[in-house]
This record gives sequence, C-alpha cells and structure tokens, in this order.
Amino acid sequence: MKTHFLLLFTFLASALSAMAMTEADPKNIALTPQQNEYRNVMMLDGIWQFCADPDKQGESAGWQNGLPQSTDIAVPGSWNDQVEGMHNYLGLAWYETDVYVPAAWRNERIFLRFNSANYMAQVWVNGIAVGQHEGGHLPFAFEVNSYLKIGQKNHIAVTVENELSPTRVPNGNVPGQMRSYPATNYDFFPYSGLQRSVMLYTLPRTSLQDVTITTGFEGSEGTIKVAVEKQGNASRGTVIVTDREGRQLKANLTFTGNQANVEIKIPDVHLWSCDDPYLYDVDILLGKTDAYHTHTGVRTIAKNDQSLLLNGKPIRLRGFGMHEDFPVFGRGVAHPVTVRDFQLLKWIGANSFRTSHYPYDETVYDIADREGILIIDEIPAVGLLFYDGAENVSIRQKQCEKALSEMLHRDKNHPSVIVWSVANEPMHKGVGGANYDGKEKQGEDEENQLAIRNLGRLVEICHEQDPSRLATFVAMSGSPSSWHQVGDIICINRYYGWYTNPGHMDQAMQIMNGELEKLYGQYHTPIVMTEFGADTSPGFHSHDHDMFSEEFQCEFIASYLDLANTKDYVTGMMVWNFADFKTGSAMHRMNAMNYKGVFTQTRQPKMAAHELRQRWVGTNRY
Ligand code: BDP
Repeated sequence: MKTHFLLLFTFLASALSAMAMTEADPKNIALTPQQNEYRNVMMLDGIWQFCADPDKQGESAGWQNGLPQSTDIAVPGSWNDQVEGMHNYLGLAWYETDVYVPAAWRNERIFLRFNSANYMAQVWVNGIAVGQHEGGHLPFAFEVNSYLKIGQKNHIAVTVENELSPTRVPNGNVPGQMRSYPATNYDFFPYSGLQRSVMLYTLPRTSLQDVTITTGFEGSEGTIKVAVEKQGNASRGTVIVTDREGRQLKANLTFTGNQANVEIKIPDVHLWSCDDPYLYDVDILLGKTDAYHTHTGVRTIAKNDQSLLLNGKPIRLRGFGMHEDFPVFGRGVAHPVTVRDFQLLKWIGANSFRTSHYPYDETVYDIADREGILIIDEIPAVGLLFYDGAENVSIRQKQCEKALSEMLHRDKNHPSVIVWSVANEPMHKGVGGANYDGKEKQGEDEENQLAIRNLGRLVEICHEQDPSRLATFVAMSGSPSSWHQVGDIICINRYYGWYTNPGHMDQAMQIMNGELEKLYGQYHTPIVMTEFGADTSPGFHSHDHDMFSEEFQCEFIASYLDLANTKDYVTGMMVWNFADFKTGSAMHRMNAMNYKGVFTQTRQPKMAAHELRQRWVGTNRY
C-alpha cells in the first residue's frame, strides 16, 4: 500500500513538474548580463556533477533533488570528450551544482542564464521545475526569485537532451541524407551539453529591459539612435555617448509607457570600419536605479547592384566559414582559442567570417567589434528539408523563427554584424545526398513554393525586427536559383573541383564561371561565395597537385579567388574552412574530421594559410 502511494505521489509530482516547464522568453536575453553599479553577475562556471540518464528515469526518481551517483564535468564544455563513454552519446543527461545566493540580493530580481545548452534543456531550482528551452546555440534565462532561498545554499539541476530528430533544427536521422554516425544531417560533430557559461544575475526592480542602438551618418554628422524599453516606474533616463578622447554627448530619455527613444547627433563623426574599428561608449542610465554600459560603432551597411556597401563604399569580404571546435573542449567555449582565432584572422588578412552553422558565443561578437571583423550571423538552420511532410516542415519553421528572434535580440547591437543568415543549404528532395552532383535541379513546384515562402518569411522577420541590416540564406550547389529571390544578396556554397569534377580545376572553373554569370544575369545583385574548399592532410605533398595534398588546396583556393577577382559583382569570398573540425564518422571523413581548414584543428597553418596571407595582407583583392 505504502509503495503504491509513493508511486502515485512520484507520478503526480513528475506530471506536475513536467506541466510547469515554461518556455524561456527571448526577451530575457536581450541584454547580456553585466556587473555594474546596479547589477550583479555570479558566474557558475566550474566543475559540476554529471550523470547520463539513457532510460529517462531521473525525473521520476527525483534526481532534480540530487543525483544518486555522478561524475565531475567542466562547465562550459561539451560532454563528449570529457566523460568516458559519452563520445557518441545521444540521449538525456543531468547536471547539478550548489550555489549560495548572497543575502544582499534579497531585493533584486534574480535570473538564471545558460548561454548554450545543446539541444533541449530543462531546469530545476531546489527541486522545483523552472522552465525549458529548445535549441543549442543561443542563451536562455529564467527569473528564479520564487524558487530560490536567498542567503542560503541552493541546488540547481539541469537536464540536457541531444537526440537527433527530423523535426529539430538542425535535423538528424533523416532518411536518404548524409550517412554518418551519429546520424546528423549536417557535417559537424553533434557536440552536446552545457557548452557556454552559466550564471546568476540580478536586475533592479526598476530596470532597463532592452536597448536597441542603430547608427547612420550624413556628411560628417553621425547619428546614434537609442530605443530603450524599461520595466518599473521610472519616468526619465539619460543616454551618454563618449568618444575615445572622453568627449561626451548627452540626451534625456522620456518614457511613454515603457518605451523611450533618443537620437544623438555627432559632429565630425568617427566612422567604424574594418581598418579603423572606432567605438563609442554608450551608457544608458535609468535615474538612480539601473544602468547599462555598452558600445557602438557608427556605420551603415547596404548594397548596390554589385557590392555590399560599408559606409556607402563597396567592400569585399575576405574570410572564412568557421566552427566552434577544439580538442577536448568540443564546442565548449574556450576563450584562449577565440582570442587566437582573431589574431590569426588578422595575421592572414581576413576581414570577415560567417558563424557557420549557428550563432557563436557572445564574446566573439565583442572582439569582432573591437577588431573590425565583419560577421554574417547564422541561425542553426542547416540542411532544412522541404519535402518530408507539412507537419515536419512547419515544426522546424517555428523553431527557426524562435532561434532567429533570439539571435536578433542577442546580437542586434554589434557593429560587426552586417548580414543575418536564416539558413545554410536548405534542400528539396532531388538535390541532396546521393543526388548531389552540383548541377541545378528544379525540384517539385510544391517544394519550391514552400521553400520560398518559409525562407522568405525568415528574411522578412529580420527586416521587420532589424531594418538596419541585410538578410539572406546560403544556398547549396544544385538548389534552384529561383530560391534566391528571397534574399537581399546571394550567398552560395560551391565545390566544383572537389565533390564534382574532382581534381580538375580548369573544368571546375569553367562551370563556376558560367554559373556566376548566369546568376548575376538573373538577379543583378551582389554574390558572396560563402563556401569553397578542399580537404587537405597537413604534411601531404604532391608535385602534381593530387587531391588532399597541400599543393592541391592552394591551387583550389587560388583558382576560385582568381576567378572572383575578375567579377565586380562578387562581393565576398569565404574559404571553407578556417580550421579543420570534427564530424561524425563517415566514409568521406577520415578520422571523423573535415580537413578543409587552412589551419589545423589546433591552429597550425597549412601551406594555404601562408598563401592566403600573401594574397590578402595589404591588398583589397581576393
Ligand atoms: C557544405 C556544408 C558544410 C560542409 C561542407 C563540406 O555547408 O557544412 O562542411 O559542405 O562538405 O555543403 O565540407
């Protein structure tokens, strides 16, 4: 009898707790937490306790109150290469830690923020369900006052679940697509866990909720527009813009409801650009209750029929597609690697990269602002399908819209971000997997209409929420050129000379040339080659430029860049990839690695890196 009662109780408790899981609100991540005169941040990074739960029994067994057995794990960091037996694990796992919440925080609003949990997370504080979040590479935060014991020890438990499913973004276990283990439908390893920082932070009761900064200029006069949203009963605030010499401009904020807008004019403005990434400090003060300290660069981004225009002038993006990937850390944030990557981008003469294939850690964007590196910022929509039934398509579309909204909230104030990418290589049925031959395939009408409508809607969301930037998607070789109607610019990935016409660069360049001319003739809009590259074993040499040799990689990249130098409408060339990166196990992935990096996974230059440096440093050519 007693056991029955206990079982019933446990069942009810877990049912209630599952029901109580509310979705995280993207608005909570609009302002990156900061320690300042009114706000506090307590990082929870360090060694947590960890336990896999393949049978999903933890919640009903009460693991949210404490794990019966566990092992150490570093947060942030992917679980895969830290914990024995977890390398290819797909399923549920638990994390827990204890934290004292300072008594001095009694009157504050307190939030618990995870900068990334891949893929699905559920959070408990002191055994009570707080909320959940879907999607691996963007932050989420919950207000946790009602769950916390202030001035005492608190228990935080989190589950992360990383199954691969056709209805997730990015998707996996898709019949007929990439054959790899784990069965992703994307070409990078499905690293999982708490991969970025975790923190508690406070907001005053009357606080700034959101700040949106946009900039422009006319002649020598610059404009910084600041839109502020607050919570609580303040009626006035101040915005102070300070230049590097300490000169200040101030404007008062007067709220109508919770909103206020100001426009600050800067005489003799110092523009932000790649060569001169000049930043202004922007301090937003809410009376004597709250403040937020940030920065901006005054710049515009637009396009004409041939080029992206930074501050009205044509710009050529020279850069890479990258990945967050490093031995042992996996996709876990590793600040020394981030810093090194920017040093190497500068060393090689690059001015840009795409956050292929997911938004990166927030620190990356701050460094890019300071270093003058331009970013195409991409949601994790890799390999979207438009042929596996209306229901699957619509579930993924909703998840894309959510990720987009989160990315726009998080990254909208960075001058380095110039273009939003809403998808990488979306596909209709005839184009991917075994059907791939690089040639354009028209696909079914229904699939095309769906792709154009859904991708179009994602681009439209970018325009609605952020009219100050451009938006587009990145197309794979063989997808219909009609899909390009949805983007502000054309972004294409091409592998002639590698996956098709292997080793034959003359033939490859003939095809590439014909295709570029055709695309430009159709759209008269700038084109960025967001991917082109060749796998290369560091140390393999070949007199006759055989594939996989360092000589072949140099020839491959040089052929594409030489061709691009003859086309004024090619406004960007991004080599795939900056560094070698981990993939699933697959026949075409020796050692489960993609070796298309111009640096190795540990950031040693291949021959191609030296050649790119020769081409790029001090020039404006590709
Ligand atoms: C492209 C994908 C990229 C892959 C690359 C490759 O966008 O993620 O890593 O191909 O095969 O199709 O190297």
